[in-house]
Parts: sequence; C-alpha cells; structure tokens
Amino acid sequence: MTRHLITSALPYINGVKHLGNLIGSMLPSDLYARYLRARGEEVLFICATDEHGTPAELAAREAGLDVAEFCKEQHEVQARLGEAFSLSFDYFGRSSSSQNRELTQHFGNKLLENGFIEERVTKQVFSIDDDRFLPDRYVEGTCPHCGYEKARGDQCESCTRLLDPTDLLEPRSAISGSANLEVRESKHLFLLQSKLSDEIRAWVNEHADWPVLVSSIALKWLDEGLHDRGITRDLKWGVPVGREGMEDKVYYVWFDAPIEYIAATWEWADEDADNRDWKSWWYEAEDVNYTQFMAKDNIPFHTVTFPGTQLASREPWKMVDYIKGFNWLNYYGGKFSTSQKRGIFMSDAIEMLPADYWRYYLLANAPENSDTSFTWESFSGAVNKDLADTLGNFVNRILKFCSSKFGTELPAGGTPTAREDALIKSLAERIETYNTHMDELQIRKAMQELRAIWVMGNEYLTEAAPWTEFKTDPDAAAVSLRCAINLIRVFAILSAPVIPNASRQISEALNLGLTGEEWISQPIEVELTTLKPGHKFTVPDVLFRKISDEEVAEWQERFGGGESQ
Ligand code: B3M
Ligand code: ZN
Repeated sequence: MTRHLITSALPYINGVKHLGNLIGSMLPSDLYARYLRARGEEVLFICATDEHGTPAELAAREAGLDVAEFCKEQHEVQARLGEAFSLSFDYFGRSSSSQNRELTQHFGNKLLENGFIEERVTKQVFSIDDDRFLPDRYVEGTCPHCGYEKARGDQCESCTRLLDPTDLLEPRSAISGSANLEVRESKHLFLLQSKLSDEIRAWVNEHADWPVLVSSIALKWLDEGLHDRGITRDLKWGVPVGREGMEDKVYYVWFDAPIEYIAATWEWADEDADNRDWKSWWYEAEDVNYTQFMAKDNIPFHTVTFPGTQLASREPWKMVDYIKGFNWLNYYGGKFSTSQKRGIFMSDAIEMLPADYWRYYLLANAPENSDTSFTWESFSGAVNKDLADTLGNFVNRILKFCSSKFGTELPAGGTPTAREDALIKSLAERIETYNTHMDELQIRKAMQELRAIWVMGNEYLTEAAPWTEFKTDPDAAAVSLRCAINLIRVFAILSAPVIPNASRQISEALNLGLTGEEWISQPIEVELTTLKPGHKFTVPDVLFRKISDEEVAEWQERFGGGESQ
C-alpha cells in the first residue's frame, strides 16, 4: 500500500508569516494531509522552520538576541501559530537541528566524493562600511535581464532569474545602502550543476503531470542553462562545512533547507525511536508517494537544485513525485509588506477571527492559476454568505426547528419520497466531483464543489419546507428533517479538511464521534439514513458569525488597503 509523504515549504524564521505565506504552502498542504487521512491513507506531514542565513542573523540583531536564542523563540511562536490555524503537521522541526547538520554534511561530502562539488577561490562582495562579506541576497541592484531596480544578488524577484551579485548593475549593500563595496577573495565550495543538467532534465520530463506553473519554471531554468553555484558562505550561523581550511564557512541556507525535509522526519522519528523509522520514508522508499507544496519563487530550488543534490549523491533518496505550486496572494493588488505594515499576519488574523474563517476563504481563493488579491470586501462576503448563511444557518435552523417540534432526537415517521431520491442522486454526483478535485489538488474547484454541496442542502430545505409541512403533515416534516440532519453529517465529514473546528462542533452536536478519519465515497455511503430516528443531538452555538460593514471599514483602516495601489 502507498504511503503519502507531504511537505510544506519551510517558513523562514525571521518573523511571523502573513496570509500569503499561509496559503502559499502550509494551508493547502494541511488540506491535502487531512483529506488523505480521512480517506484512510497513511500520511506523514512534515514542516519546519528554515533558520539559517543572513536574514535570521539580522532579525536577531534587531531583536537584540543571540541568533540561536532568537530562532528558538521564533520557532515556538511559529509552532503555536500553526496550531492556532489547525495545521496538522505530524512534525514541525527546525533546520538548525543536529540531524540536519549531519545530513547536510553527509550530502556535501557525498557530492564532493562524486565529483559534483569543487573548491574554488571566489571573488565576493565585501561591504567596507558594514565590515562584512555580503551574502548574495544582501547585494541589491538593477537586474541585467529585466531592469528591475531592486533585484537581489541571488535572484530577481521580478523575472525569477537566478543571479550572481556581480551581475547586478549599480550594486549596493542592502544592509546599509552603502555603495562602498569591493570584491575580495574567499575560498568556497561550488556545486557543479552544469554536470547534472541532463539528468535533472530527464527527471523533470518524467513528470508530465506537474502543473504548468511548476514545469514551466523548471524547464525555463534548465533551458537558460545551469550555472555552477557557490554553496558555502562566510557566516557563523549555519551548518558548518566541517572541512580543513574552511573553518569559518557554513553551507548556504538553500543547500541545507530542503535537506531539512529529510532531517525533520528524522527529528520526528527520534521522538519515538522504537516505533518510527525515518529512513523508510526517504531511502529506497518505493512505496512512498511524495507531494510538495510551495509558492512560485521556491519552485526552482525544488525542481532543479535540490533534486540535483539528491541525484548527485548517487544514493537512492526519495525524490518528489508531485509539486503543487502557487502564485502570489496580494493585498488589494499590491504585495503584502511587513515594513510598510500592509496586509495581514497570522498573529493578527487569529486574534480577530477563528482559524476556520481564514482557512475557508484562503482555500476558496487560492492563487492557483494566477495571482489573486485579498480584500476585506471579498473576505467578509465569503464568510457571511458561504459560512454564516449557507452552512452555519442551515445547521442551526434545522436543529433548532427539530428540537422545538420533535425534541432533541431525530423524529420517526413517514417514508422518503422522490425528492429525497433526487437529492441523494445529485449529492452522489457532486461528492464524486469533489473527490476528484481533491485527488487532483484542484483546490479552488474543490471548494466550489463543497460550497455547491452546502447550497444543495439549502435548496432541498426550501423545497421541503418542514416548517409549513409540519402544520399539515408532521410525518412528511419528519422525513425532511431526518434527511436534512443526515445531510449535516455529510457536510461535517466533507468539510472537515477545510474547516476542521466547525466540523468538530457539528460532530459533537450530532453525537457523531467524528475523528477526521472518515470520508464519504461513491455511491452507497451517500444514503441519507445513517442517523436513525431516536438519534440524539444538541443545538450548537452559532457556527459562524457575520462580519459587519463597520468591521470591514475598521480593518481596512487598521491594515491599510481600500486605497488604490
Ligand atoms: N524558507 C521560503 C522563503 O523564505 C523558504 C522555503 C524553504 S523550503 C526548503 O522564501
Ligand atoms: Zn529580472
């Protein structure tokens, strides 16, 4: 039987992540992990903080903390926020772990042994005013390819091309802004990617099923030609290279970060060493199906660089089978920006509204095929209409009405009619479509289908109108209420990967004992008779509250937005 390995791109340690980061990898991977678990699949869902590199050092310096201390604190903050958003990682590791140090050095040594790494003396940008070597991304300047003026020395954010700092026109220090730079010599390890190009291309070509966004970025990189890349840096914080003559060097953060997917699995196993085997997920793991989630700027590192490292080890490491990539979630058409205080961060969001509100909205508007914009208007619209009216109101209205007329158990009497048969038939079709979209990771389409399933319940209720039926034919009302309450059960199961907390509330109200490990497939399980007459329930609190126009105005004011960008 296939086992499913799922990883989310690793959130960088330098601060709380915004909603764009959440929908760009962590949330959709959680949706998929929950869905597969519900279908009875064996799943291992791994994430971690990405802790090395200069941004971490600089953020620590700004916080007045030692970098190790800073990372420890920030890891805890991010772990707590992950829990608050109901992200069901089996393990949330740290790239600064001893396991990652060991594996990163292992890969480094293997690649050297196999002739894919060589030592070279490089010329590196040294900032005289900052008194330090500048890592690539801390040299800023104009992109020679597209003219973008704030291109970083490692990659142009605008055209996504990889750069060397010395490619930049009019370079300056991103730390101080100083243009007082000089180039000095330093000895570094280089990954000879050019030697791997054909192998990587052949591997990419084996994956015809990847989304266009992913394969086009991978092929564009390969077509442009792979350059040999320096994979060490003159820094203290990071995985030490551990070789004579390179005592002051660490591996580049993008070399060790993807290795942390493996290392975090090892960290997970170390927590229960008798029962967990990390290697079986990663080494000669033919029965594992591996899916990665990430935003588009991370795609080159996962389709070219990291696979190159794995291939060059000449060891049978598990390579990714499917990559789900995402475009940007913008904020009113502009970028989320920490420095300009534009947009919404996970810590703000969770103080305002519970996780399920954000989860549903973000998944329903996932930037799958193009960049999308978060606006408070569309957020409140989706919450009020889909969650509060269509789903929440349906649940409350039926259970309230039933308890007032028949008591808090499913009523007996009556026999189902053609109306219920028709409902079951179209429900079965919609569930099949929903399952297909989830299997294919078509997230927006899946959410549309889920919403359509909720709407179907409302339409059924409008037609059956138990409130009027009850006056003339209580048995007929009993039939529609039984059917509607069974529908609520179906909603709870199908919605669980998206809005796990509301699903649990419904499960508790209906005494379903759902654990999130149940699903509905075709076609017999769609029968709306699982809950029988006499089954007890309680009326839950309002599942989703509405967002008022005043709140929308207040939040626009507080977070920026509304104004044209
Ligand atoms: N930490 C995402 C970023 O900061 C990066 C992902 C690493 S995945 C191995 O852009
Ligand atoms: Zn560019």
